[in-house]
Amino acid sequence: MELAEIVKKRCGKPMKECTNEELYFALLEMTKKMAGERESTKGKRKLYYISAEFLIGKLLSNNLINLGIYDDVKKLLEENGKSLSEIEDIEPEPSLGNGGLGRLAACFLDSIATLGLNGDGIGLNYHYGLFRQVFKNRLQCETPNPWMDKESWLEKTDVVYSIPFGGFTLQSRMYDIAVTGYENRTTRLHLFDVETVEEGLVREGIDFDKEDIAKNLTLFLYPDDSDDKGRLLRVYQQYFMVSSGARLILDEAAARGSNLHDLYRYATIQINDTHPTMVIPELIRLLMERGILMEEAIDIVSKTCAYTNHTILAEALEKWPVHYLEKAVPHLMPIIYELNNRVVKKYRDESVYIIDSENRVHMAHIDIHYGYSVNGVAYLHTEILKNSELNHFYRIYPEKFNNKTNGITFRRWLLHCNPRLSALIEELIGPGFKKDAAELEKLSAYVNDDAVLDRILGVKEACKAELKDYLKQTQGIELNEKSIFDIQIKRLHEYKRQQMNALYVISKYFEIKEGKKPSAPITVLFGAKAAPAYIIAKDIIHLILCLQQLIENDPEVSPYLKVVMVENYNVTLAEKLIPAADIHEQISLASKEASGTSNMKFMLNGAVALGTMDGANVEIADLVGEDNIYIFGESSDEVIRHYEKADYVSKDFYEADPKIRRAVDFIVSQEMLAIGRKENLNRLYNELLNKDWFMTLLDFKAYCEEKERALKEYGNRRAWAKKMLINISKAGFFSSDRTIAQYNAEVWKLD
Ligand code: 26Q
Repeated sequence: MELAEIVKKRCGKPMKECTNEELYFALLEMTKKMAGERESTKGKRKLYYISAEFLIGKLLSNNLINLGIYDDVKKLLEENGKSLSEIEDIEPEPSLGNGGLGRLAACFLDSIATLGLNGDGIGLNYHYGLFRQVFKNRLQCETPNPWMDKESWLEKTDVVYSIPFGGFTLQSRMYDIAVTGYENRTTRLHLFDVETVEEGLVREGIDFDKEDIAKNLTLFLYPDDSDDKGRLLRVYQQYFMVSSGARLILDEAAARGSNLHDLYRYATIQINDTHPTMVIPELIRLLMERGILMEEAIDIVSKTCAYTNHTILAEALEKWPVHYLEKAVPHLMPIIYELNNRVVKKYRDESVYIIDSENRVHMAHIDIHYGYSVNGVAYLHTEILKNSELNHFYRIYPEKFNNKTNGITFRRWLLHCNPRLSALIEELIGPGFKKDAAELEKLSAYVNDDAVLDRILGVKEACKAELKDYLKQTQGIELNEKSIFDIQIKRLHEYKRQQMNALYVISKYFEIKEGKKPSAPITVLFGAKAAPAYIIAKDIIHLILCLQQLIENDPEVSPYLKVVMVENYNVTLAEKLIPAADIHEQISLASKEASGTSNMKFMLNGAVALGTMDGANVEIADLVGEDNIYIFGESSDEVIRHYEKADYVSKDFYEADPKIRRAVDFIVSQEMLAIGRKENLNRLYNELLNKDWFMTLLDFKAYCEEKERALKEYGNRRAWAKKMLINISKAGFFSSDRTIAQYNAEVWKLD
């Protein structure tokens, strides 16, 4: 243990006398050094996971766990009167992602390192991560979210490139973050940055001057694509990332012996959604610059790139107007035109063209025509891609399509966030599950062991008490740890239907007012950020915060029902919330949630899902069986039919069902208007009544019934504990180690 030495050198005093901050920086230095010692390159072929987002979260504890020194460090600190968890609080969270897609990329890096695969991540070094959410007058406000201290996980490298744009050139520099594998090697996350970024450009909130690209390129992670200037800046960001990445990939391949004609034998590139798609034309362009003819360059790149799709929401599929690209990256347009011409010559179906009749470039179409693999992120999602959304492409290239059901790293989402549960599992089945998650199945031997079931309940109780303390300390929120914790945490989006959960709260409020008290008190917890320009999503936050206050101030209701929306939901909060959940809400409109990954995290931590047959819920239901999950609502086939026939009319449901009408009307009731803003509540009310694009009212009745069933069954504690145990025992499939092993076996084929 070198910690004592580093402390002495940095601080010139013994550990006992150091502040938590001094110890944090000493631990940072030690961890970076140890991670660096485990680096090794091996094999000829290398994977590059390229993504606009890596939502890595805090790294200290995870790195200590992966380096195998967590317990020793914790003990040493304790001996010196220090607490590792208090030191952890000092670490800023790098929120370099919006949600699921970014967190998935971070879990994948952990698994790539843990499996010892030859692979690195490529992304952007945003100076401010996803905005910090602050509630003012029950409305979301956004403020900048800095994470880079004078010392951080970033290591400056000597790798610099000149990146050409229309009319100017920018210097890019590579910064690295070491990614430790669990008791294995270290790989790297390469984050590119411009040297000329000016943090002083930030104005009010997260507003900033969007014109001066040299000064703002990596200033912010993009939360959405609300305005035109912002969208154009996103094109600049994407090109900067892929051009820097492509140059690195070519340089590294050449250094390992590639003559570039055989690039695909030295490199494979996984494109995380369409955000890095320009890597395809850029690589073609760079190969041509290095003397390779276009025909061959296209062929080489097509054997190198693979694409992952994360959504079927049409509005989320990137389509850039040709004039954006002409302005930002004019040198790429001849390549894109040529790629399109080849498609136009070959196929008559215009829906597979790269450039459409409105002169927009469909990024996904580039990936599908000029990549060697296309995958969805859960079984159902891939089936929907093949059979409906991308059916025209599937008919052309059936062999390219494959499924890779998402996964999560058990190091962060079990060992780190729930040490009590992890220790209990280890006591019962030994430590093998840490490396081979499938071993969790061994827990099924204990399904009828009352002593074990009681201990599982004990762990949950302790986690709930811990969450109570944490929220009290950090947000001043009071929880009743004896109540049922029902948790919904995810980005705020209409298709995820937080509004349905809120309508349930309203119905429950009425019931309690009318004297129908629930058998156990219920706490409904939400955590969600809304994109700053997503008006209705922000209205839903407002609704929830108003309900929170209304119920809090009502002594008839508050002993039985509590609503809490935590402020600034992020990875750090997820790590506290997930272990404490009894029930988790996965209530998206069937067919719309590609996979979901929090569902897997909750399951692993012994919570039971209440959800629709959507995304990975389908696979969870299949594994745990119908007694151990609460499923409701119309199927994805039925929902897709509603869209095809355009036959869903929310008002019909509102008019036909008095319970629905009462709940929806309450949004604009006197009680609510006394607390909330008329404009926001009215808008939401009208939206639900006249649009309801994601069919909240369609499933509301079935949702309420199934939720009641779950709450009732919670009362039978042993039977509930059995459900918890079965969920944990079946969670092994959702280890990202399994996902990454499948990517490697079926797509990347690293040697
Ligand atoms: C696009 C254009 C302009 C600005 C922003 C964006 C943008 C940014 C982020 C579009 C999409 C995202 C993120 C998408 C995402 O997180 N998708 C989720 O991916 C998870 C991992 O596969 C799935 O589990 C979720 O179901 C899916 O919603």
